[in-house]
Amino acid sequence: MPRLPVTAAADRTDRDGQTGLLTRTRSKTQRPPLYKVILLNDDYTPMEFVVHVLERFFGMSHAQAFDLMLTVHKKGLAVVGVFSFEVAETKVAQVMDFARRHQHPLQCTMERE
Ligand code: TYC
Repeated sequence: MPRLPVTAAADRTDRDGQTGLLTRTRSKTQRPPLYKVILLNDDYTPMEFVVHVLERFFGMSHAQAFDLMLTVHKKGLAVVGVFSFEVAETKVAQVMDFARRHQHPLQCTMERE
């Protein structure tokens, strides 16, 4: 991740002809870490259920949800979205709870980007 350097202390001459050490620093802009939400394939969860999960919790259109479900089905897993820690945690909990309530073994997890 590229970061700006802290401004070096500069020795300058001011209007009085005085030279003084300037110690002002530029604060580094810290971006919060992001987390990938990952959906895992399994042999039992119905395809339509996964499509519904992607529409309901990730705001996808039916076509987007269907394509991503097929990617997970073929490749074993896929990143569903990238979010702040709190949002990612909430999405994972919502998906896991919804799957459990419907007695499907669907797994969803998160990973720091
Ligand atoms: N593999 C499942 C099936 O054939 C479908 C599926 C897709 C399950 C994506 C989970 O995250 C998943 N019914």
